[in-house]
Amino acid sequence: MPHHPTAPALAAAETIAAISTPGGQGGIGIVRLSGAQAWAVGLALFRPSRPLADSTCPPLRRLLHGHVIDPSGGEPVDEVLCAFFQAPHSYTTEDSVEFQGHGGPAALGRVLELALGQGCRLARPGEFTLRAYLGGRISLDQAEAVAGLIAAQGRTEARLALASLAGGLGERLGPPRQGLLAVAAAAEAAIDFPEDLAELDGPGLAQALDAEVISPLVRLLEERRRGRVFAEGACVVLAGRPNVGKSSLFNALLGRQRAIVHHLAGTTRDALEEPLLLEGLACRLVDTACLGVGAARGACAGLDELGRQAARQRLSQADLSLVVLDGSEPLTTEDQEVLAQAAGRPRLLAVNKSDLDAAWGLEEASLPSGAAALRVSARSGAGLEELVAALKAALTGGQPEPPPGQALANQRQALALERSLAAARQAAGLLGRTGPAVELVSLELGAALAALGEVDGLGAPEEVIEEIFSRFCVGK
Ligand SMILES: Nc1nc2c(ncn2[C@@H]2O[C@H](COP(=O)(O)OP(=O)(O)OP(=O)(O)O)[C@@H](O)[C@H]2O)c(=O)[nH]1
Ligand SMILES: [Mg+2]
Repeated sequence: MPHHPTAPALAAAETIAAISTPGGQGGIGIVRLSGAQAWAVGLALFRPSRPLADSTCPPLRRLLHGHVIDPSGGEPVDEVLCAFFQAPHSYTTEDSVEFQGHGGPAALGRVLELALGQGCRLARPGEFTLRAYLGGRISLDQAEAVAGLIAAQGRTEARLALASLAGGLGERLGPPRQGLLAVAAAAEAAIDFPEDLAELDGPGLAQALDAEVISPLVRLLEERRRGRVFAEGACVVLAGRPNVGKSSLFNALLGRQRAIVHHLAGTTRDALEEPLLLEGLACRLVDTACLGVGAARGACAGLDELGRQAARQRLSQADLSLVVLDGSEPLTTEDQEVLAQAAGRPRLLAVNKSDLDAAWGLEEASLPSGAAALRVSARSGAGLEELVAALKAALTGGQPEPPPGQALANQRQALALERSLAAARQAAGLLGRTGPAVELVSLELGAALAALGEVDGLGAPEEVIEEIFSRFCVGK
C-alpha cells in the first residue's frame, strides 16, 4: 500500500551519497548514491571495462565491471562492480547507483569524496530508508524493521524483524483503522445533521468499536508483552556481595576472560556489559561491583560507593537479576541485603563455587521463597548449561517463540497503540451513555486514528519520523 506522508521538510530533492558498509577493512565496501543526479554522478565516476552500448543509459540492475576514476585527471581510484537502478525500482525508489569496491577505508573514502565533489550531499543516518518510506515503498513500521534487522543480535530477533519488514504489523492495523473510520463517520454525520442524532445507535457503535478496534489492539499489545524479549533481547544483571564470583560467572557465561577476577574483595568497580546469546535469545549480560553496603574498604570507600550506585542503577533496569551467592561460605548479612535489593522483581539465584564443600543447603530457610536457586561452579563449569536454560525460561516466562511470520510492535509502536486503545475506549464509553456527546466521541476517535497513524506512518508527525530515522546508521 503506498504511503504519502505530507512532510515537506523531509522531501528528497538532493542526491545523497554514503559508504553503506561498516567502517574498517572488509572484503568489499559499498558506496551508494541516490537521487535525481545519481546516474549522472555514477556515469561521471565509472569507467566500465567494456564500453556501454548507450553511454547515457547503462544496463539496469546488473553488476558492471570497471573502475572508479577521478574525473579531473582520469586516474583510477578503485576497481569496482557497479550497479545502476532506475526509479522506482530501487531501495530508495529513486535513481540509484552502487559501487562495490575493495573494502579499504582509503579507497572507499576517496570514492565518496569524488561523489560529493560531483554535487552529492553526504546522507544523514537512515536517509536511504527514509527515502524508501517517502517514496511509498515501505511503511514506517517496515522502516523501523530495517533498523531492527540491522541491530538484531539473536536469530529470533532477526526473524521477528524480518516479519515486520514484510509488513506484518501494518497489515494488522487495517481492520482497526477501518473500524475507527466507520464509527467516526457515523459520529460526524450526527454532528452535521443534529436531527439524526436521535437515530445514532450509541451502544451498537460502542459494541462495534469493542469488536473491531479495542479487541484487536488489546491482542496486539498482549502479543508484544509476551514476545518482547524475543524481539528486543533482554538485560540480565549479575548482583552479589564481593568475592562470590560474579565476574567469574560473567566470564564463564561469555566463554572468555572479559572481566578481571581476583581473590581480593571489591575487584570489579564499574558495570561491564557484553552481549550473550541464550540458546538464540539475545541478551545483554552485566557484571557489577558489589551491591551490599558492608564495611567501607578504607581509602577506597568513595570508589566503592560509586560502584554500588552503578550496580543499583543497572539492577533497576534489568529484566532479570542473577543474584550470585557463595555456597562454600555461610550466608552473610551482606548477602541478605543483596537479596532484599533484588526482591520484588524477576530474579534467579546462582549458588556459586559448587566445586567446594557446601556450607549450606538450598533449602536454607533464609533464602527468599519462590526464587529458583541453582548450584553452579564458575570454576569447573558445573551447572552452567542448566543456568542458561533457567535464564532463558525466566526471561521468556516459559512462553514459546512467536510463530513464524508474526510481527511484534516495538516499544515506540506499543506506546502509540496504547494511546490509540485508550482513546477508543473513551469513545466507546461515551457512546454507551444515553445522549452521547458526539463531539467528544469524534475527538477521541480522531486521537485514536492519529495514534494508529504514528505506527505505520499514515499521518505520522514529522518529528516522529525524524526521530525514528535519526537512530539509523549512515548509509542505510
Ligand atoms: N573454587 C571456586 N572459586 C571461585 C569460583 N568462582 C570464583 N571463584 C574465586 O572467587 C574469587 C572472587 O571471584 P570474582 O569473580 O572476582 O568475584 P566477584 O564477585 O566478581 O568479586 P568482586 O568483583 O570483588 O565483587 C576469585 O578468587 C575466584 O577465583 C568457583 O566457582 N569456585
Ligand atoms: Mg567482580
